[in-house]
Amino acid sequence: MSDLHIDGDRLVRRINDLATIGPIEGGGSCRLALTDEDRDGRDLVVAWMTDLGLDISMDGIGNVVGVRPGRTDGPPIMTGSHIDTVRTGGRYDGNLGVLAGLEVIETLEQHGITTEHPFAVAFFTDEEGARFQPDMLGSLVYAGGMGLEEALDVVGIDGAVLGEELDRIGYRGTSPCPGSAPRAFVELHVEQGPVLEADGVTIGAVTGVQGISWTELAITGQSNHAGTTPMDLRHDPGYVAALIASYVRQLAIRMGGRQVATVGSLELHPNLVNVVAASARLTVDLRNTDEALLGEAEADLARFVAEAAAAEGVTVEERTLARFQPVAFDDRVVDTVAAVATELGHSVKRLPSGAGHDAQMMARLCPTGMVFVPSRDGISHNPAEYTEPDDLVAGADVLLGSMLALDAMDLSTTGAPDGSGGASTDGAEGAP
Ligand code: HGY
Ligand code: MN
Ligand code: MN
Repeated sequence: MSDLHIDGDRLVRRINDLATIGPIEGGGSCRLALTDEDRDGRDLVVAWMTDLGLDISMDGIGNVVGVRPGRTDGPPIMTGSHIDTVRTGGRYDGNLGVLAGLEVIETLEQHGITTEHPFAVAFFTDEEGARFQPDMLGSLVYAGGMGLEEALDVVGIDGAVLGEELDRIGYRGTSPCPGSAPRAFVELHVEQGPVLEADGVTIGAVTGVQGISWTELAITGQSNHAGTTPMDLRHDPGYVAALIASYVRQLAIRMGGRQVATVGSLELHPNLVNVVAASARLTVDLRNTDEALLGEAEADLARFVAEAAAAEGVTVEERTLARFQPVAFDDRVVDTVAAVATELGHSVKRLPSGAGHDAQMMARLCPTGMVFVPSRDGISHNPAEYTEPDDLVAGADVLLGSMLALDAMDLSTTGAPDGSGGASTDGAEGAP
């Protein structure tokens, strides 16, 4: 296996070709889920799947799966990720995993290798959750964690209805949701954080994904004149929103460990220099590898919001946009990734993922794991996102080797984490 390598130039070329769709300043991409740009990106990847002779299927939420047959029928060894982006996305987030999957297939074709089980590569709808929440929506439906009809009715931040957008771009398929469980699932992804680069390590054998809590807060107060309204008579949603944004930062620092907290979206209405706001809408993103600590953070924030709202005389409506428990990946897959990376001569480190991924949903269905490669300066969700070509190739080679190893493995044993969510996903830091 160690003399089987993907074609790095072809992988980088496809990454750059896909990045020409929805291009933004700085070399990144904007392909929000189910927009015209997402459709165009889908069309390009489906064309590449077709050129590879894959058996392509599309399900009711627009997930697309291409399958290459193996010696035997049955559940495939699957890889994949997403090709939708945030509004200020980089060219590697998600795209690398899908295009490396195509590389795995094309490399097997070129070397005339027939695998024992079918191999599949997928892209899932709306992984980012930037337009339609929650994130990982397509793979969540695929894994049976959200009903198809409920998902189709989701209204986006721009008022669009998910099912209508899916029809508009022509990507509502007929394959059933939930989808069929693969034999195993491995996703290649850029780390999107600073750990691998800081440690000088090429490959991450990902132990799991941290828990995610997204909440929308709609604050209503009393709009008034900025010049005539005495301070003690104000009911200012903008002030409470600012208090909350400041508090979540203090909360994360006070909790320490792996707790992170972000107010990424904040809108005032009418958003004018001389008007005390009538309303404010903000989102809070809380994450932790430990479910109990994530719950503590949520409860702490809820208490603060209630106190701040009462003191200012405003009302707050809370809406949960996403809530996923931490997920631990299957040790057999994590160990395989680490062993293949070592066999290929790459440095490797076990670590949990700070970002959400489709793999965390696929872990509900089958033995699942991920391969990380370093992100320069730990930057992502930013056009400056970058990974060295050698690292891209190393990650794709480890993906190829891991899928082949899993193809030959007896996965009938049980006892591994079922990926349905657990107390913690810290895993064995540092051990290869
Ligand atoms: O939000 C996330 O972690 C992922 O990028 N959807
Ligand atoms: Mn991603
Ligand atoms: Mn992302």
